[in-house]
Amino acid sequence: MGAYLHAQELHLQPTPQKAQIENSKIALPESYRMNGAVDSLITNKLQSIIGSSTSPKSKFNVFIGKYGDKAVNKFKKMIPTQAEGYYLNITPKQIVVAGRDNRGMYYGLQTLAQLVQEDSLNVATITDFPDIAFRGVVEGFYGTPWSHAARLRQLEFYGKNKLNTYIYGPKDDPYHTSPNWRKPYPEKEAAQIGELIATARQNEVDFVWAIHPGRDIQWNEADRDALIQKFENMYALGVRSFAVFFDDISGEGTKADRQAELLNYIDDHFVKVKKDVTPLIMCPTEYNKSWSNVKGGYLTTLGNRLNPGIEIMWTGDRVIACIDKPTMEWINPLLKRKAYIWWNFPVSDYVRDHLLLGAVYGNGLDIKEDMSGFVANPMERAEASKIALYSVADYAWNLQAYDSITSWKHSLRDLMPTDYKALQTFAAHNSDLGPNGHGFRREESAELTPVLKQVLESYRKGEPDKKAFMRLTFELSQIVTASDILLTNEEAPYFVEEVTPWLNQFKLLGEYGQTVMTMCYATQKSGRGPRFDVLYRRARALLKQMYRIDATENQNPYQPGIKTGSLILLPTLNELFALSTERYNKNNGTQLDTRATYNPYTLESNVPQLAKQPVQSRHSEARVSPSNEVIKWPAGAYVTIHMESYGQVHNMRINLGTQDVADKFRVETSADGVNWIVATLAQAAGSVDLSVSGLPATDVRFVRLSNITSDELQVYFKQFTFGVRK
Ligand code: BEU
Repeated sequence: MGAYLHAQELHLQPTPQKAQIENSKIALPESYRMNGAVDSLITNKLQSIIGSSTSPKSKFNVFIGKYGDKAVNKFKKMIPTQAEGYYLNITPKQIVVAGRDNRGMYYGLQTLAQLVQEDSLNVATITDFPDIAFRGVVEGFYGTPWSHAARLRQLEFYGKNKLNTYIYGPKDDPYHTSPNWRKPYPEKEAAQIGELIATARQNEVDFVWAIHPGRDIQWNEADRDALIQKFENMYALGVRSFAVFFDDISGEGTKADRQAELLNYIDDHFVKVKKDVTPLIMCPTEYNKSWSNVKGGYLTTLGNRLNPGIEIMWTGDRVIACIDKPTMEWINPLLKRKAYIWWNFPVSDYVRDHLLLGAVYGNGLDIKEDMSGFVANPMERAEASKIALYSVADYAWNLQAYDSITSWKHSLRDLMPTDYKALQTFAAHNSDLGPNGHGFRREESAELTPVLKQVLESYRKGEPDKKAFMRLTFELSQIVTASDILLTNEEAPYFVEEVTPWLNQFKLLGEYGQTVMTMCYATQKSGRGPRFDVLYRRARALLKQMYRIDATENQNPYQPGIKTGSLILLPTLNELFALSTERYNKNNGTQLDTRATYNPYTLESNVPQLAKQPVQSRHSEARVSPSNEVIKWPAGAYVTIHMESYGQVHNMRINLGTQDVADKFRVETSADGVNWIVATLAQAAGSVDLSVSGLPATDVRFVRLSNITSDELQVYFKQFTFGVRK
C-alpha cells in the first residue's frame, strides 16, 4: 500500500490498494468539460456525484472511460492491469476516472463519491483493484428468506462496497430446492426476480441464481432436462450467472460421478452455448474438510472430472470455520483449482436467538492467491448482516491491509453516522453465538472482560475493587442509554426494526446489572443506601421481564428467544447476584433464592455432530437444539439427556426428517442410568414424525435415543423435545 492518509472523517471503503490523498482540496466544479463516451449508468452516477452542468468551454476537464477508450488514452499506463481496477486522479484542473473495464470505471466513481465532502474534493491519486475476483454474499441460510425490499437494499449496499456477487440460494425458497426446483416461479416472484436482476446490474453486481436439486434428483434425462428448462426460465428472466448446490443431502443425490456428469452437461449445453453466461458455480456435498472422506474419492472425482471452468465452493475445515493458508493448501490440490470460499458468517440459522454483530476476524491475510471467490452467508436479518458484510467487502478487496476492528468501527459508522457510539455499545455485547453444535464462537464484550473478572474476583474476596466497580457501573449506564437511543434511531430504521426485541432485552440487561451492582454495594455498607431486599425484588422482576421477552419474541422452532450479552456480561452479573444474595442470607439469617438462572438438562452423545448440541429448558420442556445438516449416526451411537432431578417424561416429539426409521432407532428412559425402559417408536407411512408411546408413568432422570442398527445412519435432526412433570 502507498501513503494512505487516514483523515478522521475521510475513509475509503474498501481500503484501496494505493492511495495518495493530499490535504489540499478543490471545490466541486460549477461546470465541467466531459471527455468520454460512457453509458447512461456511468453518466448518471457521475452526474449524481459532481452535478450535471457540462460545458464544452469549461476549463475543468473530466476524463472518463475504460482501457482502450480514446478519452483516457493518455492515462493508459496508469490503469491497473487487474480486472475491475481503476485509476482515479483529482487535481485542481481535472478528474480522471479510468477503469480497466466497465466495473472498474464504476468502482472508480464509487471512490470518487466517497471523496466528496461538503461540495469539495481532496486532491488525490488512487490506483486500485480487488485481490479476489468474486466477492460478495450467498443468501444460503435456512429460515425466512430475505424480503424483496431487503434484497434491493442489499444490492445497492454491495455496489457501494464494491462487492460484485450475490448468490441467490435461500434454503427455504421452495422453487430453489426439492421438489419444486423443477417448477417455474409464479408470476409475482418471477417479476421480483426480474427487478432484482435489474437492480443488480445497476449496481454492477452479478446476480447468481442457485438451484438445490439433490434431495430428490433422479439421475435420468427427465430430471436433467427439467433442470436445464428451469435454467432457461431463469435465463429468460435475465439471469446470466448460475449455481448448483448439493449441500446438506443424503442418498442418491450425493454421488460425485453423477454430479460431475450433470454439471459438465449444463456447462457444455447451456453455459457455453449461451455465450453471455458467467462460469458455473457448484457447492459439493462434502463441502468441508471434517466431512470429507478422501479415500471415498468424492472430492477427487469432482476435481478430476468437473470441467476446468466450473467453480467449486468450500466452507473450510468445518461447516463453520475461518479460512487460512492450511485450509487452502489442503483443498486446492484435491479440487485441482482454487476453491471458491463459502464463508459461513454472520449466518445465524443454527443460533437464531443471537445477533452476530461483532467484527469480522480470523481469515488469513495471506491467501489472496489461493481462492477464486469469497462469499459470506449472512443472517436472516438483512440489515443487521450489513455490519459484517461491510468488513467482508473490505477484506476481500485488500487482504493485506485489512484490520478487523478498524473495519468494524467504520461499518458501524456507515450504518449509523450519528448514533454509531450507541451502536458500538450494542454490537460489542451482541457478537458471540452461544454454545452451538458447530462449536463456532466469537469474542464478545472484549474490552469489558478484564473489568468483569476484576469486579467478580474482588467482590468474592470481600474487597471490591472501586475502579473496576465504577467502570462496570459506567458501562451498564451506557447500555441503558444506548438502548434508548437506538430504539428511537431513525438513521437505520430497518436495522432498528429487525433488532428491537434484542434492544428491549439489552436495556433490561443494563438495568438488571445496575440493580445487581447496587445489591453488591448494599452488602458492603450497612445502614445507608437502598434496602437489599427491595433491590433483590427488583433484580428478580427484571430477570422475569427478560425471561418473558425470551419466551415470547422470535419464537422460531429452532432456537427460539432473545439472547444478549450472553457470553460473559450476563453470566458475571448472575454470579454477582448469587454472591451478594448469599452474603445477605448469611448476615441476616434469610433464605432468599440465589439462582438467577439454571438449566436442569445436560446432553451427552457419541454422535460427533451432536456432541455439542445445546439442550434448553423451556416451559417445563427439554428441547435439544435442532440441526440443519445431515447427521451421521455411527452404529450403536446415542444421545442421552441427563435431568438434574427426577420427573415423569411425557409428550415426546422426535423428527429426524426421514421416513421409515422407527425400527432403526430406540427411545429409552432410566431412573439410575443403568436399568433402561424401552418406549415404543412408530412412524406413519410417508411421515417424518416419530410417535413415542409407552413412556413409564414413573419418575426418571435419563432419556436416551440410539441408533440400534449395525450401520451408520444418515438422517436429519429436526426435533427432539419432551415434557417433564414433577
Ligand atoms: C450455516 O448454518 C449453514 C451451513 C450448511 N449446513 C449449509 N450449507 C453450506 O454451508 C454449504 C448452509 O446452507 C447453512 O446456512
